[in-house]
Amino acid sequence: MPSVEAVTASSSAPSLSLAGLGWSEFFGDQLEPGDADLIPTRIAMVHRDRLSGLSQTGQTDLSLAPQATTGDYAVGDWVLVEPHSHLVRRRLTRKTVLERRVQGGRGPQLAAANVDTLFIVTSCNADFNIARLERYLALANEAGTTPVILLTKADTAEDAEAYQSQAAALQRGLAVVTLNPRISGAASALAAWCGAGQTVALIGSSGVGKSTLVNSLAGSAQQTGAIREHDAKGRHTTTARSLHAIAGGGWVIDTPGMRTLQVSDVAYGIDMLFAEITELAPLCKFRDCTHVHEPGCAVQAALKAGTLDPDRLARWRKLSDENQHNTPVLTGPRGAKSPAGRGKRR
Ligand SMILES: Nc1nc2c(ncn2[C@@H]2O[C@H](COP(=O)(O)OP(=O)(O)O)[C@@H](O)[C@H]2O)c(=O)[nH]1
Ligand SMILES: [Mg+2]
Ligand SMILES: [Zn+2]
Repeated sequence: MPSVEAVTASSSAPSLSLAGLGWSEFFGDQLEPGDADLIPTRIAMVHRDRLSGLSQTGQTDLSLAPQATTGDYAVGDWVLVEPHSHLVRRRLTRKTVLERRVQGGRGPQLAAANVDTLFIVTSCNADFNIARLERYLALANEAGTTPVILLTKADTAEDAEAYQSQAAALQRGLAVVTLNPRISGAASALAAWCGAGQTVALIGSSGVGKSTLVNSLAGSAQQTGAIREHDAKGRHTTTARSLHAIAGGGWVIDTPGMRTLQVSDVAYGIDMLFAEITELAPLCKFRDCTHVHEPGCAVQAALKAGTLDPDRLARWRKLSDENQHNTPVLTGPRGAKSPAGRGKRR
């Protein structure tokens, strides 16, 4: 067993209002008359066998009913807690949820909940990969979070503007920020997404600057609920998912292990990402047009007219096929099959 040492929540933490913790009408609307004595608490740290939360009174170790497991909860979740026992009575429905499907796994793994903005971090070098960025975007769209692309290491690239414009073209209205996480003040470039009560998370390959950025967002004194473990070689590694206060008022969720992802059950996210293709489909002659060979295909017409990028179409096809292949299909009444993603419960 690794020895575990908590990086203690600073006792001088800023006063925590519900709104400051990220509470909003969306959660307030879920309260029922009998909930009055329960304490709304935000899950701050999920460990294999422990759960801790933040409420207006500070940080609390939570206890779970015997049949519940910590795996049912994600960092960022809102739960209602009994005042004395600290027993989690109920989880509120999530506004957004980031999850990943593990190859051959037992179902999706929760990474973070109620994230408003997902910072997709990549660097201006060989890590920059359009098809992979599109995967992240589909995931963010599907989760209900606003994606923002952060480009790091522009200082080591010759044509940083080229990366910026390629990234901006990936989705309509997509914000792209070039920044150096090592320079003090990097966080101010992200202030628009990090205000009081806002929650952000980061995703991206190893080595692109995520930890550096989390540190500069959180500052050193404000770590909340972070847990460090010594691995076999005595190194410190952050293994638990945790919520950190951002100096300016918001929250950043660390999601170790969200580096690689398999696309599944993200049809909505793909539609949003490839809006220029999604919009053409209803104009095709056949409702189930595959946009490959059918007569009266609006997608093929746009391709011929030069208004649709053939590379985008190829990547859309690849991602859609992969999504379809990986998405579990439910067998409905009379053997009718429908994708499992419909009406997802959060
Ligand atoms: N030159 C330069 N180095 C950077 C930049 N961003 C991150 N780094 C460095 O890249 C290395 C990896 O950063 P880290 O935050 O550990 O990446 P992570 O694996 O995504 O958490 C560190 O040595 C950082 O100091 C940048 O914009 N410019
Ligand atoms: Mg890191
Ligand atoms: Zn078509």
